[in-house]
Amino acid sequence: MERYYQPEIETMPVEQIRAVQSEKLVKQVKHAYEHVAYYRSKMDEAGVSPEDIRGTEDLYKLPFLSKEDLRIAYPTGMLAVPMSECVRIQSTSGTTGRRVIAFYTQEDIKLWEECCARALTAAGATKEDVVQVSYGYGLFTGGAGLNGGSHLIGSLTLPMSSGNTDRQIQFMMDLGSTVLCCTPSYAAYIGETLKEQGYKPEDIPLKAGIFGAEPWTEEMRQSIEETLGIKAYDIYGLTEISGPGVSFECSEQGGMHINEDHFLAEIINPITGEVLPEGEKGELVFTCLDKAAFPLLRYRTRDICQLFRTKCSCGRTFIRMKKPMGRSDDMMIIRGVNVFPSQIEAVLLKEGYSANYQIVVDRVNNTDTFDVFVEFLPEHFEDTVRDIANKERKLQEAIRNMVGISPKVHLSEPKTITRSEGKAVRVIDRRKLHD
Ligand code: DLL
Repeated sequence: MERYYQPEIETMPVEQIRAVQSEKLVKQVKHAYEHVAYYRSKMDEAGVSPEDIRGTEDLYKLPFLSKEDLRIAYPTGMLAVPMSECVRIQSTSGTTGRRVIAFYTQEDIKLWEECCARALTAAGATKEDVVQVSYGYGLFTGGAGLNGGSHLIGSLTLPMSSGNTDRQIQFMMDLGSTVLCCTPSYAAYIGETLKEQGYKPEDIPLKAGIFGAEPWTEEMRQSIEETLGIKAYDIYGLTEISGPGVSFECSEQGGMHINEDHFLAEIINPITGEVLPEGEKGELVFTCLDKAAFPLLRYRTRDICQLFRTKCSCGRTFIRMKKPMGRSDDMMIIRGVNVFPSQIEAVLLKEGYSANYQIVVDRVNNTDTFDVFVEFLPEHFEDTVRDIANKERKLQEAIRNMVGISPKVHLSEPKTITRSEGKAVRVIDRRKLHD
């Protein structure tokens, strides 16, 4: 039996969702125009006034916002309420330039936590569950968001934060954690460690995992599900729009339902900005419909994705998004060919390797080099040098079939590639250092 946190909203007829969105959008545009000088000048520049927006059909008239706008308006230029109305900030994990700081009022936090409670409920969590939150706490939204959602449901919440894997396992076993929330790469690492400590899937109390914050493939899902003996659900979000819970997977595990009563999604052509019809692949853009403190409108996520509204067996009516392939800026252009790390991950797992890998791209004598480092499996220890070379060649061939260009594959001993406790760093692009 499918369970919902807010059934009347999550299963609302589509026409009703549209009406709710239109009503909220009109108010939100007015709110942003009146209270955010930076946004007002953007709208004035685009020649659009709040009166021009009468419903979602007018959304296309609004200018886009990008990370660049947030950098210009840093730190408080996008704030739409007095600072005294805010109760929290969170920040992105970005490593380049200024971090984005998002502000929340008490009500903004409540709405965000409800979104996380919807995600946890969709993954089967109830008051009887023990939810281990192993996303980072602090400025990162993962820990705070899932922690809040778990409290709303009334589950016993373990605010573990990320890292200290032996302690994670000890608490999991001693308290009988049934739901694990962390990045998929950390889930894989916890699974690997449990296996090394002699635990079999049936010894592990977990029944579900809520994994997101980074791209991961279906192959990775299958591998985590087998190692931990759980169902692994995807969850998506970004700091600018609130944090985890912008969208979440249900029992069908076939795409993430977007919480459309709060977030209006569009897909655009990332080059021309043209809005694309449902089902086409492009850049995901979000409009926050009811956030008070940080009301971003038509915010370009840079995530490449597809939307679809086919009927879902779970009964939810919210539109779904496919797994994002990664950010447009995660896409590597190697010798003129577009390559996403997720494509490499899919090949490695299909060929029976683990998801511990790193891609190194460089430029030597004006030619791009493309190296993939992967660990061989413990059962390959007996292999001869020739066996290893054959395996490398086979992987190289499989990657070429997937992406169209050939990498140099390096198989190395297990444990030589750094494990991730948060967002995994899959790509080292040294070309950027030369620019
Ligand atoms: O990663 C929020 C989050 C925390 C989501 C915990 C899910 C779970 P940021 O640090 O601002 O926020 O990074 C947002 O991460 O634009 C995507 O590129 C990527 N991302 C997030 N979730 C997924 C996912 C959090 N499920 C950026 N699949 C986003 C693929 C994801 N990419």
